[in-house]
Amino acid sequence: MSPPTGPLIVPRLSVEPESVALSLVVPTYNEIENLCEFLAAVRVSLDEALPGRYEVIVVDDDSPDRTWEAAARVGADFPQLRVMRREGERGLARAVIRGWQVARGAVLGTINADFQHPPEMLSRMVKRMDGADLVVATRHGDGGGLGDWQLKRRVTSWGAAVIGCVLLPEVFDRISDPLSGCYFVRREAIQGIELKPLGYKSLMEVVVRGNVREIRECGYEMRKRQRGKSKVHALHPVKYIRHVFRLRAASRAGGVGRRMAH
Ligand SMILES: Nc1nc2c(ncn2[C@@H]2O[C@H](COP(=O)(O)OP(=O)(O)OP(=O)(O)O)[C@@H](O)[C@H]2O)c(=O)[nH]1
Ligand SMILES: [Mg+2]
Repeated sequence: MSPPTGPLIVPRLSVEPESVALSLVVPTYNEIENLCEFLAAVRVSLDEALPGRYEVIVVDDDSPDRTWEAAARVGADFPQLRVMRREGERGLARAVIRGWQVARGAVLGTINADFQHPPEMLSRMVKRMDGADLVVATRHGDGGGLGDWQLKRRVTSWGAAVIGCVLLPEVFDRISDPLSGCYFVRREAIQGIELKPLGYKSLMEVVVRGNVREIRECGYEMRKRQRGKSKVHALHPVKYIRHVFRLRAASRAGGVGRRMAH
């Protein structure tokens, strides 16, 4: 499947809204060691919650380890799986939105491929979504926790949260884990709105620019990445801070998305 180009705008649904209830985007970069097992676990969880009414979209940024090829092989026996290989663009948050742009579901979601978010939780999130605009998998509420995450990552995450609380209280006051990489959002809350994320975090973008009213949370205990290497690198904090400032400006200007949508 070829990736969309141009502005990051999720279109309105042109098919029957209830034919696909959930489109789950799995962004990947060099995840070949986790991917097959991960997709099998996602399938079990979503077959239980939404039999025949979901799709999974792997968005791979042309991984040197050929994750996209492994995903396509899994797809031969998993009709709900679609694979997008992006060759011209990189970046986690943008990959998620590119996947949503081709999605057919009424609800759009994302989860990491390294098992840090337990795939079993997806069926719980589906139940919790019922009628809400956003369901966030959280490490900081509803019985969630950080597991045995390294001290260094805890400190970085705490620093990012402090920056967010100060500069973007309209997001950080509404959600216990706004840096979460696993959440579901109702398509109607973001359709037709141009999203402009920078770097890793897409949830803050959705909350500031989208029309998100009712938010629910779903607690989980974070796990260690199962196999493979982290893609987090030294420049991520810089991109994060630039992103927070960009969203703060958009929010102070009245919310870009809200103005476009009405
Ligand atoms: N498409 C795409 N996916 C990415 C990119 N960077 C990371 N990912 C995927 O996004 C998910 C999260 O990336 P991780 O490297 O695990 O980031 P993290 O969970 O914040 O970091 P760790 O705690 O160290 O694992 C994984 O599924 C990655 O394969 C990217 O540039 N493009
Ligand atoms: Mg990870």
